[in-house]
Parts: sequence; C-alpha cells; structure tokens
Amino acid sequence: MANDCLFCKIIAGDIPSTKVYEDDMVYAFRDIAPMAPTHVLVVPKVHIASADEVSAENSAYVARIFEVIPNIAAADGLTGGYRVITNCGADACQSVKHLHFHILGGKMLALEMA
Ligand code: DGP
Repeated sequence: MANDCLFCKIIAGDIPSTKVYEDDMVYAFRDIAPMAPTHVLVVPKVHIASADEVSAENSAYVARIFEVIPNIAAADGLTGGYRVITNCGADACQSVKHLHFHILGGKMLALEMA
C-alpha cells in the first residue's frame, strides 16, 4: 500500500467505492465519472504505479486481472463486447498512479483510440 495513493485507499476501504468484484489479488469498482453505461476499474491489490512497472515479480496480478475481466463483463451483461484500456504516463493522461484497467461497454463505442 502506498500512503498517498487514491486507489490503495479505495482498496483498503478508507475511501468508499461501488465494488463489483474482489478477491485476494484484485479489486474492481465503478468509475466515479463513467464514460459508458458500464465503466469499471480493475486494479491489483498491490501498488503498481502503471503498466511501466509491470515485472516478472508482479505480473501474476496482471494475469489475474485479465482472468476476472470476462466475468465482470458478463455480470454487467456486456454480451456485445467491451473495451479494456490502461493509460500509462502523462501522454496517455494517466491521472491515478496505480495500475488500473478500464472496462467500458454497454453501448457502441467510438472507433477512435486517440
Ligand atoms: P486514468 O485517467 O486512466 O488514470 O483513470 C482514472 C480514473 O479514475 C478516471 O476515469 C476517474 C476515476 N476516479 C478518480 N477518482 C476516483 C474515485 O475517487 N473513485 C472512483 N470510483 N473512481 C475515481
């Protein structure tokens, strides 16, 4: 846990969130400013600052995230598909420095990625 990390505080329950899934490695909750009918954030329960910080030592958390994403999407009824995004660094407008994957769905998403 990083002291000044918003998502570490959410994982710890110090800041409220709308949880959609939790296990020993992963926490998932609804984005505070949804950009689609489903907008869920999936985060590792260890502090990893961004995709730049993924390594052989912590990649099991990333694998676990991708194992649970289909179940989260199915639970929200995203039968038509969904998008998974991680923003890494300033040029990608990463605003919270704790690795997170956005699940977006529930409508036809725009094709543009940038
Ligand atoms: P990014 O720009 O990729 O770093 O996305 C950060 C996301 O985190 C953004 O979509 C808004 C969301 N967010 C920021 N603060 C909070 C919060 O306090 N609670 C929740 N649920 N989401 C938050």
